[in-house]
Amino acid sequence: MLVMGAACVWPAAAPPAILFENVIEKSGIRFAMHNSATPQRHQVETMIAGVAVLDYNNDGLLDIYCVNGAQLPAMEKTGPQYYNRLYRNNGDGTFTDVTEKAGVQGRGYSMGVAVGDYDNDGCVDIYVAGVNYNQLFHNNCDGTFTDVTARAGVAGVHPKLGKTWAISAGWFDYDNDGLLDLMVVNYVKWDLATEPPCITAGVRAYCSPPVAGGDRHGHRSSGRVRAGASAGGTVTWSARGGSGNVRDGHSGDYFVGGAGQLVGGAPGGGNRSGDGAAGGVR
Ligand SMILES: [Ca+2]
Ligand SMILES: [Ca+2]
Repeated sequence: MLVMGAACVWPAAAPPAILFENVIEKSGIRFAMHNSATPQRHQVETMIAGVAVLDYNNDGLLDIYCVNGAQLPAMEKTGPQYYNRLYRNNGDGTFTDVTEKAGVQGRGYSMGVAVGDYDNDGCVDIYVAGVNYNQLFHNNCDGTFTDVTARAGVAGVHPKLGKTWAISAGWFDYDNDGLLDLMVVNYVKWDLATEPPCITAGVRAYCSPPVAGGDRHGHRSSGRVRAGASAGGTVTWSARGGSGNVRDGHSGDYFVGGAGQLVGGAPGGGNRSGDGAAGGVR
């Protein structure tokens, strides 16, 4: 008996299609991230920067928001080169820089960004996590944004530690009440003025978090959020400090986030409330 094994015959490989093409040059996007690298090797220099893709003007075309650094040691956006940038999608493969018109330049040394329609008005809003400032930009649904950080109470200032270094954030509805809640992830407690030099083999190097004064005990916050139903609705947040449990890692990433208690004005009028729950991310 002649037994023939089944032969595995693979079709001749077709030339791979070009799936991606670098079109940055013709896109009109000329973003350059400025971290203000210095010989002092401040720890923040290595950590930026985030990008969000969102349709801020509801034209069905995704736009791009890039966060940026700041001048050091001022830790401020002292010039346009440090602005966060919003690029509007023109629908023809090109983008237009609408940063100043939209009012989303930001302030301070920015790190991360999270987008979501926190007030359910149909226009996506922007939250920027930064080293010395966090900012919430409310989308006015007319191509402009308003900084509502103060009245929203989401500046990220811890009652005991002060403004900790926020590195990322996320919007999610943790209690399923239809209102987006905000989780901000902090890195370490850090201050450029008190950052010690870290010398490796005689060369100044970037400090690891514990050496840089990392918040080894971490922190966790819970808060209350009141969200209005319409554009410009009032959001209040009162952080309450607490002790977290952060393990001391080797290379030193200490991420502790907080989730809050939501007491909000539901879209359409009524009040909704949710039980608080604190969360941690290590
Ligand atoms: Ca768009
Ligand atoms: Ca909104």
